[in-house]
Amino acid sequence: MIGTHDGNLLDSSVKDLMISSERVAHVQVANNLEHALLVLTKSGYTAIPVLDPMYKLHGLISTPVILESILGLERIEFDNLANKKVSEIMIQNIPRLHIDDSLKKGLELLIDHPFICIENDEGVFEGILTRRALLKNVYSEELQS
Ligand code: 4BW
Repeated sequence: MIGTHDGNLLDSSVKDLMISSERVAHVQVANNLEHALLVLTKSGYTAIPVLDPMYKLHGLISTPVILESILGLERIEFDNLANKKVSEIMIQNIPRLHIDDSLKKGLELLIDHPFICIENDEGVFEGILTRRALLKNVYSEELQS
């Protein structure tokens, strides 16, 4: 938990509550949808970041978006999973945090999104800020006050 007794939790950096990149399930832009669905299913998460080989952040991929992309008129066309790339259907317009941003900015973005990707000056993916991490700290602080 980060110290908040002086009431400055939201002035802390997003760095303090970040799940670092090596612990975040992700896929590569060039992966096919079959691989992406496998990673999503195995990790248990509904949406995960999409990175390139240099670890730059390109967007998000989610199970609903994948299923929507292989929805035929009368059936789900699972055969198409292997033919389509993550880059074709990923969500590119996503909110982002800079590694030096405050938790206040993170809180504002987490109202509408379950997690926010964090990047550095070069656009390299550093990790994510989740609703759970922030709520856990707010709750813990509340219990101690
Ligand atoms: O596999 C799971 N392990 C744990 N510990 N919790 C899980 C798992 N799957 C779901 N949860 C819980 C978390 O509380 O359900 C919430 C919603 O999951 P989501 O969105 O819809 O898959 C989780 O809330 P959260 O920890 O605040 O995480 C919010 C979102 O952030 C998740 C997921 O899209 C993403 N995420 C979190 N940790 C991640 C991750 N993506 C990739 N790798 C991680 N390590």
